[in-house]
Amino acid sequence: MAVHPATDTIAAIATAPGMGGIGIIRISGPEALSLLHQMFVPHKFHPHFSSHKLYYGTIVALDGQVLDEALAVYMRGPATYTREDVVELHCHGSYFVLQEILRNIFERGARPAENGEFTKRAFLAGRIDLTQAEAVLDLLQAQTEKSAHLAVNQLRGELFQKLEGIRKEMITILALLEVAIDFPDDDVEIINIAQLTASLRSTIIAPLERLIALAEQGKIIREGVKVVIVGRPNVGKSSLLNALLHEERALVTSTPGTTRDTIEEQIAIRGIPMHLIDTAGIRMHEDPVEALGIERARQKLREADVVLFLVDALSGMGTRDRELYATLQDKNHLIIINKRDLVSSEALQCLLGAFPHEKILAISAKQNQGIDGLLEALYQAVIADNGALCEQMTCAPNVRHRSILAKTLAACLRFDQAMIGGAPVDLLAVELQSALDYLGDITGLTTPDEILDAVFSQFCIGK
Ligand SMILES: Nc1nc2c(ncn2[C@@H]2O[C@H](COP(=O)(O)OP(=O)(O)OP(=O)(O)O)[C@@H](O)[C@H]2O)c(=O)[nH]1
Ligand SMILES: [Mg+2]
Repeated sequence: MAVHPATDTIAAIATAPGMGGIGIIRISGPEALSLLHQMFVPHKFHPHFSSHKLYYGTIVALDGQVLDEALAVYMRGPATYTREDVVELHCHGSYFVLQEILRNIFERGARPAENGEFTKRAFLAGRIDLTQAEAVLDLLQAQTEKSAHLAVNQLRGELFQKLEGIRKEMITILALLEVAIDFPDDDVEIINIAQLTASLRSTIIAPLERLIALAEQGKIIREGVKVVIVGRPNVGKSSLLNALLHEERALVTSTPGTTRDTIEEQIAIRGIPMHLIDTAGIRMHEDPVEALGIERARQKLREADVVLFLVDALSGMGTRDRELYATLQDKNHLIIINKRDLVSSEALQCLLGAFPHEKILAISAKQNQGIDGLLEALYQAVIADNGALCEQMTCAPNVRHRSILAKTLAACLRFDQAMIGGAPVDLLAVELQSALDYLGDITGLTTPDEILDAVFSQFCIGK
């Protein structure tokens, strides 16, 4: 990636909107230091600002009005986030004051930063690759400890290193092919197809496949899964939601049709965010409001990643339960027999026996029985490999990476087939080169501008 030193200076509020103890304004670019001199008066006189040192003083507007008391730090490039000169003003957290100071900075010649522009500058300056830039966003949006951990690893270059490892292997093979193209009549056999395919499979194809598998799990870790609780009215859906949340979140009554709207809450099971959705009990209805609720429940059911299908142990499987159950067959689902406290163990065994090939559990939402088992079953339902992949994973390619990894893998498989089929060396080189180009799109080595824009536009301003 070519380095384009920015000619303009950008500024933005870097802290979240709203009231906070402090609010930080970030300035980056060639005029950062000059702006600091113009608008910041240190409490004690300093002829110049030393780099990476905090100064206490006042921020003054063009007309001399004092806007705030603040701490200021000047960080000389390239030892900065953007590799440019950076200034940070640590002001009082009033959004109004911050806006006022920012306006003053713009009046003095800086321009508003675009979304993610500080990080984009870090990327364009070559300080981080594109996967590290994306990790910044992941870290800001991380919902659980696990996803934060993966984001930090990615920020530290974990994914980049893995991709670099694969890229180097590709280059080694490509170099061999180039030699074979340049010296077609050489007596010495430059390419040993058997050796080459073996090395391609172990050092390129297998790691690519693993990264794709990690991406599948990574999506689950980052974004979580939608877990929708469905069943007839009164089977105990809201009671289950409450038991999972350890709080009386949803109304529970003995009257069927209590829940009208959907209720959404989030928990995490071993670091996986689970978006729990309690729904209206599905039945034939007269009431138009209930009908809307039931339609909404069906909609959520269609969107679900996992369905918890609740059955009342006492009344067992009726016609309505069977109808609903029939719609779940192509969905990842668990069957939950609730209110097991109300039936004998024989009756319970009989009900459980009606679903011989299903994942089925018996619980009592009201008495909090079997909830830990349900959490474990839910975890197993969404996680591959009994969680081994998830627990060992140190990085997780995102959706963008995944689609490029799939193209890279496809090109490598074509290359593999072409080698086995005895294709001419120059054709082999073309296939491998295309795999190499794809890989470059992930790290940003060869990424077109519009993709970069798409990545950075997801950031907030100030990052
Ligand atoms: N004995 C017993 N009663 C339960 C259990 N779970 C729920 N109930 C009772 O069953 C009734 C209905 O519970 P809810 O949680 O409101 O049921 P629901 O499926 O959300 O009902 P709708 O919102 O009307 O569809 C309430 O009286 C609960 O106290 C359980 O495990 N054991
Ligand atoms: Mg309910």
